[in-house]
Amino acid sequence: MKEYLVVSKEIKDAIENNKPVVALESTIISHGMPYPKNVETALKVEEIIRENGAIPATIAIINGKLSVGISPEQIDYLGKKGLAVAKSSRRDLPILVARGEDGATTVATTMIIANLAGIKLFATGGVGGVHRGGETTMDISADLEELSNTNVSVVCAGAKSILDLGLTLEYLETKGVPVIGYKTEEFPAFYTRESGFKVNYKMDSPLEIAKALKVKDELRLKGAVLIANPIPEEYSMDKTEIDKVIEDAVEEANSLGVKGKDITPFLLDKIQKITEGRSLESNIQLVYNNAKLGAQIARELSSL
Ligand code: PSU
Ligand code: MN
Repeated sequence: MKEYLVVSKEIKDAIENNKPVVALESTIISHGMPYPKNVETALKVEEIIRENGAIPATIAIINGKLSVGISPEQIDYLGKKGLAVAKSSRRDLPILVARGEDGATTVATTMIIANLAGIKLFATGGVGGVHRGGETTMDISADLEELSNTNVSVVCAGAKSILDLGLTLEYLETKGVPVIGYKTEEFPAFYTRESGFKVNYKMDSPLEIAKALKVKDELRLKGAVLIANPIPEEYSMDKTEIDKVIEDAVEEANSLGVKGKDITPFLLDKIQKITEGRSLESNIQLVYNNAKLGAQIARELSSL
């Protein structure tokens, strides 16, 4: 294992001393936002985590090494390289490592690597899920399987309605992944605070969430808790508008026959273009909001 995993000194130290650490993914940098906003956002997210008393660990595969706590220079490198970096989910991990290549880690892969390093919490924007039409295409993100298997809990702003949110929640229920709403009963839909679907439990403080994570750990129940943190009201988008944008983007993807791992980045890019960057601003703000909550939960967790 040692030959594959590279953990920064700061993170190693933090884990040994039970200090709060929050993992961060890198696909959101290379495939989720355009350069240079992606790099600015990634660095600001790290800053927010520090301001809230935790240590950020951005994760990526660099030259075939599973790297935990990459440097600002490496973040810039991944951000500039953008779509030319391999988006790597679980299935891609062994190949990229064997070949000594770079990889941007999705939620699934970031969870796997965070777990190897001993990190328990991870903050991001949105998770993958069951795509619309997933009942026939079988396009179900490997993120969902990972959430059911790997003991790294994830703070997100729900999931974009590029997915079928109802099927995504059913899948999580089948797999035994608790979905917690932070100060809400509603499962948020990324750009909007409401989706029409409910979370399993509403919790009103980082401590309450940390306690549930601790019990799950102590009972050795494998898998994650999904913590859904709605976008702050002032940055949320108009539901009718964003629904229409997503509808058009999904239609275009279908007509072009976009498939597999390309579909999520394709849709993210389309949505940003159609809204002329307004959705990008919302996206950035909700990630900041999740970084803050992630740091608060990590702090509570390390004090329990
Ligand atoms: N959803 C978003 N933004 C993202 C992603 C999903 O709103 O950046 C990225 C994450 O890295 C997630 C991945 O893990 O896409 C899911 O891809 P797929 O559906 O191919 O599993
Ligand atoms: Mn997929």
